[in-house]
Amino acid sequence: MEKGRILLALTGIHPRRWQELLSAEREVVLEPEGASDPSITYAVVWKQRPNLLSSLPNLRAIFSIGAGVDHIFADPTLPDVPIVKIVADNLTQHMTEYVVWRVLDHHRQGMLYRAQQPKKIWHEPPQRLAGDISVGIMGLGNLGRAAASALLSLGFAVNGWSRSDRPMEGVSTYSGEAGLIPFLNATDILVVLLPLTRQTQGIINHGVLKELRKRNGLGGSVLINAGRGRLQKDADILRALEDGTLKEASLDVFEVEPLPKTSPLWSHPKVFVTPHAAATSDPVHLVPIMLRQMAAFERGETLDNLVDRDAGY
Ligand code: NDP
Ligand code: OXD
Repeated sequence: MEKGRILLALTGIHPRRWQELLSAEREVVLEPEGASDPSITYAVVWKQRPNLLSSLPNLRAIFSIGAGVDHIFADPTLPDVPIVKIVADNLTQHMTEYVVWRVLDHHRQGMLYRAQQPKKIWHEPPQRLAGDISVGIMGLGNLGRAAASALLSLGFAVNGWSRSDRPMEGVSTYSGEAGLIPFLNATDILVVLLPLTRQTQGIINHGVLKELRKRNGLGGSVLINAGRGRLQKDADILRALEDGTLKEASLDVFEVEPLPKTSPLWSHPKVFVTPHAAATSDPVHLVPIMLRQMAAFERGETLDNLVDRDAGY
């Protein structure tokens, strides 16, 4: 197979560095040029314009620059070619750092100390060991499993929930609809690392949060969402914080991004906000993986990390 040309179609992300690095090995056409171009065989995308990909008559594969692919499925005329999602040590490491950072901050009462400091309050709350706290990871995939390993090494009890059975040493695993309530009932700190699909949209709602374990050394349940914003209902999180269902939350993702300036989440004393920054896609680390995959595909090898279209991730 000939060396394929790439269409680079990124929305909300500056394409320059991606273009430079991809161009080291292949010809790159930058959207809005390239629509309908028969010489293009690969598309590298983030939130591509709807109907763009179906205009490419010889498209062979689509590469997401993120681990999530919901942005690709937003296109109503997606052509039937393989979709590759990103799996990279660098991205996984960033996400693991984010999860460990947020879990430890809640566990070690970071919010309380930050509230006490401006008031010069010298008060030490009771301290619990990590082993007394159970962290439940929703989405035990590439990112969830890495975060689980790091949390286990710190001594936390770890639960995991996935669509299919995913045994993992040291982790209490649950799966499917039947496993959801038992998983939540055994979880103090809920970490959400699910993809956004038809099945998972809105899954983090008041009813689900109510099922989290209440009697724990933390003084209440905690939510950490770094998956996707539309997994959660922002209003339900606020309600859960107000009525005591939740003690605190760390949110990296929101129903609407950027989080509107009018959102009460910005100034809520029990919410820690980051701007969808848990694990940023770095072209220096990700482009070589894409180029390797394209070369292997042209040698007749199968692509890795393919998206299951029916499952939506
Ligand atoms: P994977 O595809 O490797 O893992 C997804 C996990 O979710 C799997 O365990 C899967 O189950 C589980 N899952 C999917 N659907 C369901 C369901 N209906 N019920 C129960 N479990 C389900 O994805 P990654 O770990 O690589 O990434 C996860 C998500 O993290 C991405 O989709 C993206 O949205 C988000 N992300 C956010 C970033 C940020 O900066 N905030 C950065 C990178 C990613 P099974 O194992 O059975 O397939
Ligand atoms: C991703 C993201 O999906 O950055 O990789 O959100």
